[in-house]
Amino acid sequence: MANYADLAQSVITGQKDQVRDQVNSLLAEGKNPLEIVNQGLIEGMNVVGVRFKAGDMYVPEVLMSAKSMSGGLEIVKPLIAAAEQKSKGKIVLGTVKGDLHDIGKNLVGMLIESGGLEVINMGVDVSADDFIDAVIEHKPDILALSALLTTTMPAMRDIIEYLEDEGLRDQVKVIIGGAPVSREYAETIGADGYAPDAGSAVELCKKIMS
Ligand code: B1M
Repeated sequence: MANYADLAQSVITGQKDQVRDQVNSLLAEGKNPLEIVNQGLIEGMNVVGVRFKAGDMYVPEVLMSAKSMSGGLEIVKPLIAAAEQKSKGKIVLGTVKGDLHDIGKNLVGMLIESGGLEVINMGVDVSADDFIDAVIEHKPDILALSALLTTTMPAMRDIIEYLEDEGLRDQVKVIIGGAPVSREYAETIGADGYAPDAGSAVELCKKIMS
């Protein structure tokens, strides 16, 4: 029988197959998919973050953990997203240029989708040009930007300025998030909103759409 602590440990040690098996077995036991994400997968990735920072884990190991976590997320995604079907708004979401971190961004997208909004996920390392093109093409209600590095945060400001230069700023709300980002930073760069985590991002999008 799997439990959340074992699942977290499998993420930490980057055991992709084991993570999948444990997620499947927790689901078979009737555990809530969101609880599996929060108490198993994210708990494990939090430990990875602490060890990475302390120099006790290196990039290849962190990548294995990240892949394991993503494998687990893939299994629960349809279950969470099935909760609501009808779109209540359109979001273009991506990680900014120079930044390859996508786990948190994907989690945000997954929960926003489960909240009934359509998400166009542009992936990682997305240039300002590509974001602007997506705003023109998809006409989203919200542009959601993620950054995990202090060095890539300024790209968010650049995108907002670019929207202004192109006369598109009034057509779309911009929300930002990611570990180094703060509410103060959002206010400084003129974003319309900031969310510290995936759950808050859903609430923020729903508030904007109401
Ligand atoms: Co990177 N990395 N990393 N990394 N990595 C961090 C971010 C770091 C804090 C680690 C550390 O030193 N403690 C540090 C950044 C320091 C800084 O700038 N302040 C760091 C570094 C330095 C680097 C490299 C430069 C390392 C190197 O090469 N020397 C390099 C940069 C590569 C690049 O992007 N160009 C790098 C590489 C990598 C990997 C590729 C190995 C891997 C990413 C794999 C992947 O994403 N596919 C990786 C990982 C996994 C991490 C840590 C360990 C975990 C990130 C994660 O997935 N967390 C991370 C340490 C940490 O965060 N503790 C670290 C789990 C995820 C669920 O949380 O992403 O925070 P998070 O998302 C949350 C919230 O932030 C929020 O909601 C999410 C869910 O609640 N959120 C939003 C995120 N986006 C949002 C958008 C919103 C709203 C909320 O609205 C739009």
